[in-house]
Amino acid sequence: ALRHHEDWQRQWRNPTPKPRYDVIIVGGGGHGLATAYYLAKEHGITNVAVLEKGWLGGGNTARNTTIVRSNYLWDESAALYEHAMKHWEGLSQELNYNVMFSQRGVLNLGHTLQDMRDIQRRVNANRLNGIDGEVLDAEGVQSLVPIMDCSKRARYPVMGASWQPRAGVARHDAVAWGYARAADALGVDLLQNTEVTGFKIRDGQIQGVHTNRGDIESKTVGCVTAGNSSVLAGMAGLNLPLESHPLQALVSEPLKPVLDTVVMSNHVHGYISQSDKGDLVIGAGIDGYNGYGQRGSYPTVEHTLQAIVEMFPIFSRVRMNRQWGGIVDTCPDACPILSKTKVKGLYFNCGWGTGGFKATPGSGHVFAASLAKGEMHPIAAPFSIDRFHSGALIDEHGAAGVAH
Ligand code: FAD
Ligand code: PYC
Repeated sequence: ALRHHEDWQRQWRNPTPKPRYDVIIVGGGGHGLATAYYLAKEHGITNVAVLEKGWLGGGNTARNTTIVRSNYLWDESAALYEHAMKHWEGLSQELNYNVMFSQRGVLNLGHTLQDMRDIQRRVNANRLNGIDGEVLDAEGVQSLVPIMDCSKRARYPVMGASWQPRAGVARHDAVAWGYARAADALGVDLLQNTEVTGFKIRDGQIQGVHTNRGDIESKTVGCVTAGNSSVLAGMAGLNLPLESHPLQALVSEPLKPVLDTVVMSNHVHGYISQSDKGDLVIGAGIDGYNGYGQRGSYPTVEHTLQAIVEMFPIFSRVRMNRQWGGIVDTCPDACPILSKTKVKGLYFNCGWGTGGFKATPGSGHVFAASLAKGEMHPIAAPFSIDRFHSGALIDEHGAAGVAH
């Protein structure tokens, strides 16, 4: 009966590593694959390898709750995430791959007067930057999400929300696979089970990488390794201001359609959407300890489900099917690092922490331009590692929407 599932055409080749490439990307998550794709597509640089220690998209890319929005407070981050949003809006066509981008809107709830003041400020800033957004009161929220408890009886009553109608969700592994297939078709070598174990550096210039499959040379190396970025940086003698934490998610048994938008609450702390398969996709704040185990601990799950049931008493008897964790690389100002380093030709794209999925196409696009030209793209430039020396931090803890 399964015969028709045999002999499917491979979506990408399984090449043998070449001795040298024009550009090496370390990390085959969405950001690394998007970078490789735009290097080939927009800059004609096709002698590129993506080195992935496991399988493509097996890191945070395939572990996240897929929320896509661009409603960040400060001009620098608004520009970065809105650049990504514009790419999302044409991505399935661009890649000829259905990434199931669904613009069903995202609500960020407010439960206190201060929450509402912050929401007002952020929505005003968004609109000044040409980003869609509205401030809703509790009645407005209730009419969008009839199953939510917006009554005054709740322990932390919903007072209102920011609402970004163009925001939504996408199919995470399709994003990785779509970029992978398109990059491969342009000649990029995707090398799975290829772990970078060290860097070859001579006279302050990157020369290549050591891997479990031998040495590979390149004068341009971009590290896009999310939760493992400080490990990679350490191999090059660099110290990045990152902490690696588990971040958990869980999904329920499938239900009939009941929730047609995305709800995030930073105050009671939980976020939820319903996938096209019907399962509730639920996420948490980070687990407080540092670690590299892709699991997380029970108290965080318990706290998250308390928050979900507080907002949605209707879900109190729903059974959870699966739980997992990813390792997020959090920065002190809750913003990413897109930067050159003191090693010439060695770049890092990391620090996306709890919120980088939404940035995938924009991050890849501006990082590719930076690697191709040897100068950081203007949208990426404010996210240089130098900001931790100059003090030009971009504090997005409020808009991050996930406790860390
Ligand atoms: P990854 O997909 O992690 O890719 C990095 C890759 O590098 C991995 O595949 C890894 O195996 C590889 N690697 C590491 N070390 C090496 C080495 N030495 N050699 C070779 N390869 C190596 N963001 C949102 O915008 N919205 C959300 O709703 C959201 N929810 C989240 C929920 C959870 C539970 C988690 C964990 C994260 C969430 N995020 C969310 C954050 C988002 O997932 C990440 O910021 C984003 O996916 C990072 O993508 P990436 O390609 O940089 O990293
Ligand atoms: O950044 O929007 C976000 C997010 C939602 C869940 C995890 N991160």
